[in-house]
Amino acid sequence: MLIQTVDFKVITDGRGSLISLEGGSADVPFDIQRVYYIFGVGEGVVRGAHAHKRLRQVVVCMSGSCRMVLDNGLGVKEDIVLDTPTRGLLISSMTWREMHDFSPDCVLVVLADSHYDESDYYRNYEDFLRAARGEPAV
Ligand code: T46
Repeated sequence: MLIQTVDFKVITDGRGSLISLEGGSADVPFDIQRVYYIFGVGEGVVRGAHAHKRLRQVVVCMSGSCRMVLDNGLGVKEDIVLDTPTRGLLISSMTWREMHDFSPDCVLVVLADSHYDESDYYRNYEDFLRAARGEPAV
């Protein structure tokens, strides 16, 4: 199962709603070392198209919507529409991800377990497939 989601506890009162996310919890099962967000994505643009060697992340769509496609490099490919701030998508390491169909108002917030490290990326799909199969890099 590549798609792993968590429905967050929503604290609602007469003033609106609040969600609190803490690292090392069922919502975010790691210490949060980095937060970044993606917004202002144009129509038809595809983002992602990479995998991480070690990084784990939780992605939350704060506004609008987009479709996340996950691929384990071993023949399993699943997708999910992210369209609510009440749900998080946990993306494990060694998972190829692509983001499609961004609405103009889409804002994605990403909680990550490590600082940014370009050497943690597979940006070439063939390299990722080889690694996923346990084959040596060429
Ligand atoms: C992921 C998806 C959901 C940084 O300098 N620091 C950062 O923390 C990040 C994430 C990126 N960058 C630089 C690297 C590139 O020069 O920002 C530029 C755009 O990054 P990238 O093309 O990797 O962005 P996306 O939207 O394709 O992917 C990002 C994350 O990189 C990735 O880990 O899972 O969002």
